[in-house]
Amino acid sequence: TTDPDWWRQAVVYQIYPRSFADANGDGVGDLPGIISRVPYLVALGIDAVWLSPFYPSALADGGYDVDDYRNVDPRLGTLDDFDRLVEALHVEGIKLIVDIVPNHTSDRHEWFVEALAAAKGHPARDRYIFRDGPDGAPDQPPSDWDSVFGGSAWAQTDDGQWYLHMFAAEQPDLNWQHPEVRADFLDTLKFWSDRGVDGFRVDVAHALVKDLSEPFPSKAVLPRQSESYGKHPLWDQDGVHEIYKDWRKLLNTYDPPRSAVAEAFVPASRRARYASADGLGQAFNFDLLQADFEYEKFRQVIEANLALAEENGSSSTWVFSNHDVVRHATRYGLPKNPKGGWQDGKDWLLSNGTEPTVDVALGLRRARAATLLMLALPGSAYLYQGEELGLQEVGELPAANLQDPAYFRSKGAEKGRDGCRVPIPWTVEGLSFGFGPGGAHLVQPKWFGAYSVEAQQDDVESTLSLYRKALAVRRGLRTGNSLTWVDETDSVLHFTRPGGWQCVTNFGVAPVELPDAAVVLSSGPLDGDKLPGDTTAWLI
Ligand code: TEU
Repeated sequence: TTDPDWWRQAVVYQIYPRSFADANGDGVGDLPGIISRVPYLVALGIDAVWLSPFYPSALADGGYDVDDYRNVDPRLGTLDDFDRLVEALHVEGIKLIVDIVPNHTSDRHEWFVEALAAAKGHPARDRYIFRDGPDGAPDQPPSDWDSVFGGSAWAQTDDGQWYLHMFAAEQPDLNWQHPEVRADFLDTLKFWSDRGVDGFRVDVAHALVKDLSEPFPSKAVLPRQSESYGKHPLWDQDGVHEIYKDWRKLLNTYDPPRSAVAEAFVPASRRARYASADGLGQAFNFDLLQADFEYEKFRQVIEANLALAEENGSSSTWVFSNHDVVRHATRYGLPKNPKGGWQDGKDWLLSNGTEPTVDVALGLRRARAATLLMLALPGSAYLYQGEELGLQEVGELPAANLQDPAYFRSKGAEKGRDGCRVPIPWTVEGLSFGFGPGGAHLVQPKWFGAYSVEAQQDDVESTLSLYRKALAVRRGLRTGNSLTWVDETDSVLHFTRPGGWQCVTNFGVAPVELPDAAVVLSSGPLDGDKLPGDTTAWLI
């Protein structure tokens, strides 16, 4: 029997399936590849895998454009392979969370194909958001709204009508007022839950419900997505929680109840709604991901999020990297952004030839310190494949190889997110560095081999060894939500956890005295018995 609260303190490892391990040699990672690497996941010591979309897809947005929610992309395997993956993970006590993409389907989903084939005004179009252009200007979009990837959020069909897409044009937004849409997603949740899936990561959870009353307000008067407090027609509408209440009822019919985590870019004060017990239960907090590597910022973010989680009976989440942002080992090696904050590093990866030089050693040193700090915090930690190798963002992908719609829609002004999605190096040498018997769908740079699993697994100083040790120690210690601050200066973050577990991070430059206890792990070498700058130590 499983603890129904397993997700509260879990270490969840995100797999971007096309770039993890390729069993059949077609250059694209697949489910059999993941199965072959289960021993690696066991040795790493994670509690759960979060699998990014593996559904049939034309890959207009890396699989977040789903053709069929209850199937496996044939390039990635079959439903039988999926069942074997669940089994292989469960035998080892590892849970499986799958990604669910309810805001939009792909343009090849049978509903959208049907909608396009139907005449204007036909009910088949009601599952999406079709509108005419303005009176007198039907070839203008119904509003001036932009899609997240740039350009208009409306695309015109052959018969002149427009449909809304908040992301790529190949990702038409669903109409969540439609009862069939609501019913169908409940069927999808049931489908995967019945197959043994333990939880769901809900893509753009704050987007589903829209206020489409006309006239549409101009973007000039709209608040930013992340600060809309229910006042933006497209984001964080209160009505969205009715959907998640229905989902929760269904998920709670399983034993143990299936977990869910919302990806919602909302202010901290609105996050609790997504994380409530009668809603999804947990919501990502991207505050650390967006913070500079600075004492004050970290302290404030940690305090605020622990307070929030306590208030609504959820547990906090922590994350530094995922498939949408520049890897944190690279972000932390960038010169400080004069506009304030590394944010997701995007400003620094414009493809206009002005990229700053990355201080790789500094970035890695800080990434290791930040990770060790994160893993000592109460709540669940979400890791992204490759960060346990200290992998850097790949900045030198050839333009012809780029896949991300953010790149195309920005007309090449932004490199997009492919640099963190390059297939993982397993071996020091060889075709695709052991990713598979074929090539790799995104070109791996020459320096990748030095970051490979093979290069690191027997090196006690390696980042992989640090992650393995940290997860093993954490496993024995994590309990409850309590954390006590013992900071004494404004550059050293120091807290204790139950069981005498202490975590100290030196954000300053000068080495500092460590408390009088045994060091069990440190993110880098100590300076005698002092803790150097940009380093974290655990003591008991
Ligand atoms: O991301 C939602 C989202 O808004 C972020 O993608 C962010 O704004 C974007 O990365 C900036 O470039 C989710 C998925 O994580 C992402 O991969 C998908 O592209 C997106 O939804 C659409 O499904």
